[in-house]
Amino acid sequence: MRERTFVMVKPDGVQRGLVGDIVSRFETRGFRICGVKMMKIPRELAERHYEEHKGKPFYEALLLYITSDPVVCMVLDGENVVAVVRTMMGKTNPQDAAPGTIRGDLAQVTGRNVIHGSDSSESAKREINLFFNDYELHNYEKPEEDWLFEK
Ligand code: D4T
Repeated sequence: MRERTFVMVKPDGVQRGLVGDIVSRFETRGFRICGVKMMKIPRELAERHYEEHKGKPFYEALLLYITSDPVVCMVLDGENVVAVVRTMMGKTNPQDAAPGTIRGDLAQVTGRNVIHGSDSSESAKREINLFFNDYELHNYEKPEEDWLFEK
C-alpha cells in the first residue's frame, strides 16, 4: 500500500550532524521525500504532537528537549512506508535497537534517540497535518521506481 509518513530528526540529530546520514538512508532505500523543512518547534505544537504522553514521568523533559533547538521534519512517501521507517529506526530505547537501524547505529539513550517516525497510518496523517501545509508537500515521479518494483 502506497502511503505517507512523518519523520523528524530531533535536536540531537541536527546538532550531531546526522541529518545527511538519516535522509540518505531513506533516499537510498527508495522512499520519496515529498516535503522537508527545519523549524524550532513552538511549545504548543510540541504539546499537540506528544499529547498521548501527557502526564507521563518523561513528558516535561521530552517537551523541553524537543523544543530546545531546531529539528528537521520530513514527509516520506512509499510502499508501507510507515512500518518500514519504524523498522529502519529501531526500538525506542537505542540500547535495544538492532545494529543497522538508525537508533542502533547512532544513539545511546531513549531521551536522545535522534529520530521520530509515525507509529501508524492514522498517526502519520495527524502528524503530517500538524507540521505541514498542503502546499509544502509534493507528488512527483522518480524514474528509478521502474527499477525498484516488479511490473
Ligand atoms: P517517537 O515518538 O519519538 O518516535 O518515539 P517512539 O514512538 O519510538 O516512542 P514513544 O512514542 O513511546 O515515545 C515518545 C518519545 O518519548 C521519549 N521517551 C519515551 C522518554 O524520554 N522516556 C521514556 O521512558 C519513553 C517510553 C522518547 C520518545
